[in-house]
Amino acid sequence: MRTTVTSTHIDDYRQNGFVLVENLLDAGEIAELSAAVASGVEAMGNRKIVGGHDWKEGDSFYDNVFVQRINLWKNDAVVKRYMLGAEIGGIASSLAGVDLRVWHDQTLQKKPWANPTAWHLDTPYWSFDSRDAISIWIALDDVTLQNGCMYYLPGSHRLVGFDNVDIGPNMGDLFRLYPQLKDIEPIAIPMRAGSCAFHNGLTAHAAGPNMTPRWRRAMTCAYMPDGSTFNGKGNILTAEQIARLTIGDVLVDEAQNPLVGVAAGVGSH
Ligand SMILES: O=C(O)CCC(=O)C(=O)O
Ligand SMILES: [Fe+2]
Repeated sequence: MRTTVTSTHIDDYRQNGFVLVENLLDAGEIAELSAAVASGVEAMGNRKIVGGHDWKEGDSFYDNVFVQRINLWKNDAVVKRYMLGAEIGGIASSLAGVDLRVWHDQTLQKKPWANPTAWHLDTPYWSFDSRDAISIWIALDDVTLQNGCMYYLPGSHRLVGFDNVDIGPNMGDLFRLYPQLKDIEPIAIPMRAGSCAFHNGLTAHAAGPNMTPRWRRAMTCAYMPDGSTFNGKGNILTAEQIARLTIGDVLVDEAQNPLVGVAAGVGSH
């Protein structure tokens, strides 16, 4: 498993709000993580999240964008070792320039012929406001322009706030909210299985439809800067967790948000 990135990766990430990091996992690691994700998904049936909620997959437009299963790390030691381990944690912290805790993992798997993923931001969904949150998106299959690769708007993370749109049937709803983004040329990021991209939680991103008869599977994880505070949004928190929180409380529940990476020696921004 790759454990470091170059200063060019770091500069690109900070400039553009995303970066492709190739060859994160070797063939054996892709097989191991894919098998763990598959068994986690299998065990959940149509439940979308491990622990607390009764969110179920239905047949809405959104449910045909991707099969979404959240917090697999809580049920699976292999998923936990990859997504919360020192390797990815260290790379993510180097890129973000801050210490990081896990917010949630999720596998996002476009079925054959799945809908596109509309342009959106991530951080505004979450229970904290930060300009430094970061996600990893790991390809478990080769990802192409045909099967739904990710697209990013370079520099958009500096041009938006914490308002968002749903991932609905209109690809361009985000541009009504942030017209300042509408002339930015998107960058498509096809990648081989085992490669990954990181994006800032405020970077506008989308994915195409799956125009193939095969699955496009990704494993992703969102990381929250250490010291982030509760903003009143429930997101994945359970009613019991929300009841224990007041707006402004630091989110430091070690069972929910363990520390995964320390940005030692890296200039913060
Ligand atoms: O995999 C996709 O289609 C979308 C991924 C995404 O929005 C994310 O990882 O934040
Ligand atoms: Fe997203």
